[in-house]
Amino acid sequence: MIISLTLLIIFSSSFFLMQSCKSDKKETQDKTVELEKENVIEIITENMDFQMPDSITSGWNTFRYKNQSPQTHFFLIDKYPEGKTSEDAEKLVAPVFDSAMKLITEGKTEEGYAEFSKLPEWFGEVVFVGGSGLLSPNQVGETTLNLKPGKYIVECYVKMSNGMFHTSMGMTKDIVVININSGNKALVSDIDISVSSTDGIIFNDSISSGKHTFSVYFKDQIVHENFVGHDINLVKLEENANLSELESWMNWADPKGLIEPAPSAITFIGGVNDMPAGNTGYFTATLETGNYALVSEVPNSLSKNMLKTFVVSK
Ligand SMILES: [Cu+2]
Repeated sequence: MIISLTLLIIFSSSFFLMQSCKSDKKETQDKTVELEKENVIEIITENMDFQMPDSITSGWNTFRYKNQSPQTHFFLIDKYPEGKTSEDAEKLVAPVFDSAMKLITEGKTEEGYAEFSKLPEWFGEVVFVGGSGLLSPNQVGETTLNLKPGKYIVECYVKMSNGMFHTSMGMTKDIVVININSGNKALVSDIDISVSSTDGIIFNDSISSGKHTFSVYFKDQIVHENFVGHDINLVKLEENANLSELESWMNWADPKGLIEPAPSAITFIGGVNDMPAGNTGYFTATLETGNYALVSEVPNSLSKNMLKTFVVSK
């Protein structure tokens, strides 16, 4: 199975296409004005949706993702091969994931994974180019990414309690990154994180409370056992947080992973989603004193040094 780091999932594009047609010119203009005023691209999820502009400038952009829904979500931006649309994704990719997850959930793990060999060959060319970390309900996360012009698909593949991917519930959206640069510069970070398959998550963990800008450097990128690459998610841990529960939840291919309800006593507050090796993304977060963790959305994160706890001091 040469499904490179891509495995994701664009099930329903018909929903998305309907959404595109609905947006009229006035709405687009209003959104552009809003963007110029704040210099931030707002994404809102209320009910299995991505409310955001259809087209954005290239270069550095800060995405402010507001999760106003009762579920946990992220956004991930996928670059599909030239000429491939969300329609191809719906017809050729979605059925494979549906049947694979069904088999895995029934305990037929091997048969489930075997389903993935039915993915179209070009699916291995899909590239994840970044996005937010996981966000719990009512959280707002800011992630800053550098995007090249082109057509992309935004998605979230967390699962509902019945095992269905959010992607098949409407959380896919085509966007165009236009050939005009935003003119924004990269952020200046005060906490630098490096993540790789060899060293795991590396950072200086003496962190004080307050607002911080984290840089996330992808020293390398690989395809993990669940077909996705490593990323960075920041979580706040309450006193009774269970780390091994968190670890196993961070694997979508586990029937109990990446599914509602999310682990209790844990709040996801953002991060940077999968990116190819050599790239850097940024996220900001305001931290209170207490216990936190950085974790990748991969299986066996503890043994990979991809689940790191730290204490925020005054
Ligand atoms: Cu979601």
